[in-house]
Amino acid sequence: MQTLAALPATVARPAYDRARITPGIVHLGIGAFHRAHQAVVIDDRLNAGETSWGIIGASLRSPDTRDALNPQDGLYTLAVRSAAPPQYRLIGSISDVLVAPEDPEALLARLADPAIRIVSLTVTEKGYCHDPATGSLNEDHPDVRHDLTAALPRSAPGYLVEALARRRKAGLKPFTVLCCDNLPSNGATVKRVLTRFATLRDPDLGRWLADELACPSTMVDRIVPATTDEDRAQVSQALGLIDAWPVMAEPFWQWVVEDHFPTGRPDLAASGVELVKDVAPFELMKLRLLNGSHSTLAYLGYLSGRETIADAVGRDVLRKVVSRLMEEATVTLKPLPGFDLDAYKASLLNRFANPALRHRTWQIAMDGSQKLPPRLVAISRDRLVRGLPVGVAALGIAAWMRYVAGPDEAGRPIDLRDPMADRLKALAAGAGGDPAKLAKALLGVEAIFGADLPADPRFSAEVARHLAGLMTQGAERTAEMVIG
Ligand code: CS2
Repeated sequence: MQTLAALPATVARPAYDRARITPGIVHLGIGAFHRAHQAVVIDDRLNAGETSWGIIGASLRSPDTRDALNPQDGLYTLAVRSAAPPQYRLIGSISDVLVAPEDPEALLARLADPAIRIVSLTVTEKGYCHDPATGSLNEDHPDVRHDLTAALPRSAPGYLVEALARRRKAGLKPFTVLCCDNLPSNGATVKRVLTRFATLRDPDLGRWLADELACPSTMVDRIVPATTDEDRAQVSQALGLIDAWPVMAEPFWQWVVEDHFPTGRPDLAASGVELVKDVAPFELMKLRLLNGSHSTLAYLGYLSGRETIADAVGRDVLRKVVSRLMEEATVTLKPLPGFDLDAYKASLLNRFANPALRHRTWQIAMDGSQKLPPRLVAISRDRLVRGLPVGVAALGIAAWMRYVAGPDEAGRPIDLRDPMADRLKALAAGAGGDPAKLAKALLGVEAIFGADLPADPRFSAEVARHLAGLMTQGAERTAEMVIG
């Protein structure tokens, strides 16, 4: 972004002097979601004069974001897309992006800097090296084993614990760890993972974290599809400037945060963040209604040739499936007095139908082993505990199995992206195309389904029945039969 003077007047931009901003936040996992969500709220706070909360971004893997953003001084465009004309805004809250594997010490030095009071994360579900079924650290995870013995870490928990150890040694307070990923009880889960990791390194450090570390829970929500080359070209044309990596988002956003920041925080509420005592009711609602529907649409939609969520939810039968899922999930939620749940559900269907977003089913289908437990397996478990039939959550789970085994209904191979891909593919291959065997093999993955559910025929028989339908009749026909 060579010069901002030439920008159309309609493009909003930072009103603050970026040179006066000092960093107070390090964000791990500087992908599109963070840049369209938390970084926008922080940009608002900087506009309001809270100059000590700038963001240093860090990638734990690839240099791509740094290579795109640093040459444009960290500035990038947020493009808000809906049926209305797009709106553009330049975001200035990120001053620098570090690439951890290139220089782990540089990131650790930042994390240990007393000016840093919050470390936020969007490293996706798999980035926490935990067991999705139990929420505990996976001590056999290759990155965990590496980080417990090597001089320099490579995982998110490894960086955080090493930096916290350095802070403790320097007599500093811990930073607050703000998890912004779709994990159940994300604050408590991250605290459990970090404390266990620290204890394995040094029991005193583990005790210090248990006593001192604040990990407030959060619910984050905004639909942010991956940026495509077409998006880049479109934004650059609208701006009259090249932006190497703009981010695309829907108009809606929500951020609910447990108000527990012993070392301070920006005035998030002034920018529309909901600060609450207990995030759990919001989180369950969002993970099960929004994300549960998303995954169900992704698998059923992908199999039947729908490229985007809008295409999938545009199919009458698939929209009915997710409406049913939302109804069935409702009894498993925690009460939110005064909250209009029916309006929320209706708004989700509208958000999914956003014609301008082009959120690919394949993108949402990724990492199913991590996403299924809080989204669909949890709904199933909670319904069965209440003595209710498992319902259409079992159809979503069966669609995931059919997706794992591939190919799609047009016979095209499926590019399965999942940290457990090798194991899942081997299990699918071993079933030799037999739905009952496939269901049994995949239900045996305890990290996803636990030990209880596969042993319960009300669940396992239903999943196997739907899987047989999907393999013989296809997604839409099976969905029609289920919906009745
Ligand atoms: C999606 C989420 O990719 C996915 O799994 O379900 O990224 C979803 O778009 C966000 O959670 C919306 O807040």
